[in-house]
Amino acid sequence: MKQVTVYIGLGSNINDPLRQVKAAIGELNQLPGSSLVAQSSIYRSAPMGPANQPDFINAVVCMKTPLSALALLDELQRIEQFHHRVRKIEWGPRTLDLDLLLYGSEVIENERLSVPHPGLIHRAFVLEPLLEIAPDLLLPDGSRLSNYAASKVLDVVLVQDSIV
Ligand code: ROI
Repeated sequence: MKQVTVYIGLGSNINDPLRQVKAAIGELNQLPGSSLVAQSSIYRSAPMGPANQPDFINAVVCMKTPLSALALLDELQRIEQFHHRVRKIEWGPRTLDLDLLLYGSEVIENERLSVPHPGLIHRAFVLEPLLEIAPDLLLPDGSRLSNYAASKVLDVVLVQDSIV
């Protein structure tokens, strides 16, 4: 079966965020026909958006999967639901956020998905863990991911090394 290399961003800032993120990585590894290829360290970052919420725990994983982008999105949303994600406040606290960052070298634009993820090159809490596991990555437009790291912000702090 054809396997696509995908990158997924994880974030959590309530209800034991470190546990949420570690558990989600294990659940991602169980997706049908899919396997974890690489996992970033786990980072702590100040909230982007309203500041009156806890710091976030963030990580990025690389996987190989036979799932289509939409089937993968369904699975990510199922895992988010399983973690009792509630979408109450825009840019507010969350138990688990799973973002499909890159799906092979595809550009996907529809009502459910924007890939590459629009925040990818702007958010240090995505860019830094992604660069850690894919320092030579090229984006679908041919640009080099590491070129976006120049404006590196310093609010991302390594909290723990890889767990798998
Ligand atoms: N801020 C940080 N630092 N990390 C996140 O994962 C994150 N996710 C979000 C918002 C609320 C925008 N802010 C974030 O969805």
